[in-house]
Amino acid sequence: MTRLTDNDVKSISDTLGELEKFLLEKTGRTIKKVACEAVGMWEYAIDTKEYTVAVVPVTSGLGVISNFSESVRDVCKWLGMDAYVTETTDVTGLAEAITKQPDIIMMADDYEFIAYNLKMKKYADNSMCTAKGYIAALDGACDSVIKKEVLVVGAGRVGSRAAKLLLARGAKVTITDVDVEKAYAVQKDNPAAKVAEDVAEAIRNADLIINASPAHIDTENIREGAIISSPGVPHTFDEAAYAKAKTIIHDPLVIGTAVMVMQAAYFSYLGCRK
Ligand code: PYL
Repeated sequence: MTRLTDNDVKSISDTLGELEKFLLEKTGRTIKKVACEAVGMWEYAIDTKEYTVAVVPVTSGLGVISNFSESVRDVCKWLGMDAYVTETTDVTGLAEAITKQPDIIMMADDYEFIAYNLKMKKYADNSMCTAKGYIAALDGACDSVIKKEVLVVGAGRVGSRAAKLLLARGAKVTITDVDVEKAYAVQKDNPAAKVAEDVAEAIRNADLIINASPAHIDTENIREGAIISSPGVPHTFDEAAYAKAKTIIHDPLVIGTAVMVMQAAYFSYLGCRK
């Protein structure tokens, strides 16, 4: 997992409205709708106002990312939930959150980012939810992935999950990675997926791409009119890439977080425990 930087996160809270507008224009879906579609839930199945989320900053490993917890809180608020950042961090912060009895606790170290539903004792994780969210966005942008060829670039935690989810959704999946062995490992787990050994050539041939790789994609390899749903960080597409592709969907944190918290809330709905 590539770690976000302070710079990646600094303007998330202030640009949620822009992202909402962008997603609506390109996918026909709001942030909330992308998140609900991603978890397979009807948008009005739950009343988000009934949910409280505590976000606990974590200082372990490489430490706190400035504005990370505040951004996560603001995404939850954008969805209509009540959300706050705990005053304390780490285990003390977790204890503080548990004492206040929110519905969901969110926290991230350098390896995992989870949304834990206290009553249901289940958590949603960022890699799976990011894959789900970017597939839902792609699905909206291309008017359904069913029976369409989709290239997954990057066979890591998000890409491998995206390949499986896309197949389940009826897409024809090709997976590519600079590390060919990783792509073949994903195919072993998902025999219906094809492997493309030449990453640049695969991208040149693709109309629909989930880019779950931190590697740079050269603009010259992007197909005119391609739709690229791109959770990968760092995000290095230049203006020319945006002009050549029909759509490039990316944000560093919001879509994954929105899907995580809706997934966590959905656990309560499914368990009828709210
Ligand atoms: C969650 C993101 C998505 C991409 N990379 C992941 C990442 O940056 N993880 C690290 C998150 C660390 C957060 C830090 C804090 O501020 O609480 N421990």
